[in-house]
Amino acid sequence: METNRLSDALAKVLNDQMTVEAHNAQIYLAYAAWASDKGYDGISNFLFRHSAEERNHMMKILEYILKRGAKVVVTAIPDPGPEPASVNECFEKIFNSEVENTKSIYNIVNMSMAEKDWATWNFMQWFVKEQTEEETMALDLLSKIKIAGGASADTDALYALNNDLAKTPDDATLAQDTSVTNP
Ligand code: OFO
Repeated sequence: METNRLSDALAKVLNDQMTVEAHNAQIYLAYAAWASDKGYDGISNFLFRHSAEERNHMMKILEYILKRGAKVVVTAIPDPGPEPASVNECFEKIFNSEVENTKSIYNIVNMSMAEKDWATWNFMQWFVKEQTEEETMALDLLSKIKIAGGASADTDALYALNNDLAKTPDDATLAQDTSVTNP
């Protein structure tokens, strides 16, 4: 008896999306380690916590694929790429990776709509909303670094920015506490 409720095409893009989320988790992780090494502990802590959020997104998709009776395929995660050269570049790269992720999510929404797979379409709405928040977060980071002087931000401005980010609320939930309803 067939119990798989996902088309092959949607199972494929959802599995691919797991890798995209894992890749973003690696990017935040690598940049967090870079920031820590440079002495920006507030920025580093913020990025470490965001890395955990990205991993939670991957887990949320994994649970959904399993719940719909399809196969999960865990693949290699692409390299996060070179370290940023500055805090300014770090935040620009983060913004770009969030925009790329939004495109990938919109593609799944489009596909689920074309297939009339309303369960997947409904599931993906959480990610549409999340990406709006994440793009806002990334834009906010870019505004902060711009006010601090952009690519030529001086030590005092970066120190203030570092302290500011150290105070941001903790959004990440521990991976073991996440579920489809509590991502
Ligand atoms: Fe998974 O939200 Fe950012 O990328």
